[in-house]
Amino acid sequence: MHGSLTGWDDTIVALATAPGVGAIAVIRLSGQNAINIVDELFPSRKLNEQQTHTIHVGILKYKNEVLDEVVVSLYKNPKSYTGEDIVEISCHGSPFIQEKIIEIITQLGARIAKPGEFTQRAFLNGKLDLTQAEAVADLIASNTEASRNTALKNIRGGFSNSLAVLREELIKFSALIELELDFSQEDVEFADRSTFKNLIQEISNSTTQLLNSFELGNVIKNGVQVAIIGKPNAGKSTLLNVLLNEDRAIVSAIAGTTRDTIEEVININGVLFRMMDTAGIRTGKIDEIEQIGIGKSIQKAEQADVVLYILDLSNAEDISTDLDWIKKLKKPYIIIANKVDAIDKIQISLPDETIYISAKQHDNIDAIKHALLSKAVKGDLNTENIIVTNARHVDALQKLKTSLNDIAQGLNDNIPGDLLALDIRQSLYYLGTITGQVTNDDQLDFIFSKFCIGK
Ligand SMILES: Nc1nc2c(ncn2[C@@H]2O[C@H](COP(=O)(O)OP(=O)(O)OP(=O)(O)O)[C@@H](O)[C@H]2O)c(=O)[nH]1
Ligand SMILES: [Mg+2]
Repeated sequence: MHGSLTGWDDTIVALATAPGVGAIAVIRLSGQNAINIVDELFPSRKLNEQQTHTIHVGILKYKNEVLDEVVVSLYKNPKSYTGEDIVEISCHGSPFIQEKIIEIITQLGARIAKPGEFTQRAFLNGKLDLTQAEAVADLIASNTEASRNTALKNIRGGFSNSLAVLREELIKFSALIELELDFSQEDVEFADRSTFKNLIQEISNSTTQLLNSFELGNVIKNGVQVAIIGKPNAGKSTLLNVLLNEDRAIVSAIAGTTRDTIEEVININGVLFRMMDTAGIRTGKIDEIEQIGIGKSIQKAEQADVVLYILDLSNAEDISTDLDWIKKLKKPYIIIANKVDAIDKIQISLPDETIYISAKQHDNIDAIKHALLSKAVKGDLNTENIIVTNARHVDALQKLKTSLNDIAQGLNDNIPGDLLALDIRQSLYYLGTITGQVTNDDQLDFIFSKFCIGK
């Protein structure tokens, strides 16, 4: 069935475990010839005659050369990840053995899989819908509890289910409209327009809710970029080290110590913050390298999601130039007044929301963490609601929203049923592109090319 369904009659092979030395490595084959190919290498047992979901220990042998002692797992179609016959060979984890076995398998007729090709076949064989397949890649890439949970929810169909509900409602209505068209001579109205108006409003609200969740989804999936900015010697590198709990950046009393951007990741309550320590910003007599560093700092501030601006309380004379700089920032920022330990009394007036710390004495650092979380994470991380994490879905949801507006407009203007039907079909089309009922090959290749090989 697989060949006819997908148009593929070739068998693919890839290393499913990470490349390099390990205790064991797993080589995975999928396709019509997967079992036959391994049968040729596996003298101890006829794999073709074995039950699905069984494992077999034995040697792998090619032309009288023993390659390795392995464990072979069998999954016969359609009960496998791809829906095709799958064989997994667990061999010893030497790169030499891995490569040798894969090479021989390709000589016997299999082809090296493209990135994501196993999952792509699973999709095309109806094992997963597109959002579930995409969530597989997200799960592999997940690096915090929050990103893992969202990906798992989507693999189980969370996002797809909420779209399926919307889709079903629309289909029901469009069927009624199409029915009306069949009776167009008789001027009947099967589809009650005011009920439909409400329905469109409801779907539109859900779409907006999903779109709004992307801000949080993006934070969960990609983390938050934070640029630590300020004058030389303000204590930026000291603060980075304190946040990281290690001496990562060089700290010194010499202004202009940090020349190049340093980037490190910290995890605050399950969210990754990518902290960038930058060269202190100043004007006047500076060398060429420092000037380049300053240029980079400004660029990093512009790229960041949040700016941590560090003021030096022990050097208060020119804090007004700092405040001028901050005012020009067109993004969320947190003002941090550092070195409270070095002064007796705060002489200057600073914005109310300023956080006073001593980086050197690790004082009030938690306040910075709280502020970062509340600036960057809008919404509840532990929500049971569906969170959109994928830019492709956002694009389709935006188009869906526009076409829902067209329907609403059409209903207000009392446009004829056939025109309404067109708009509804357009909305259904965008819904379908998300879960994969509507696809084109280029789009699929693009989505799956972002996977790792062997998945
Ligand atoms: N008293 C006191 N000194 C601090 C504090 N934080 C940093 N310093 C000192 O200030 C000096 C400069 O600190 P750095 O962390 O290197 O400053 P920076 O902002 O990274 O400086 P550049 O890399 O040159 O831009 C060092 O001597 C630190 O020990 C603090 O909270 N209190
Ligand atoms: Mg520094």
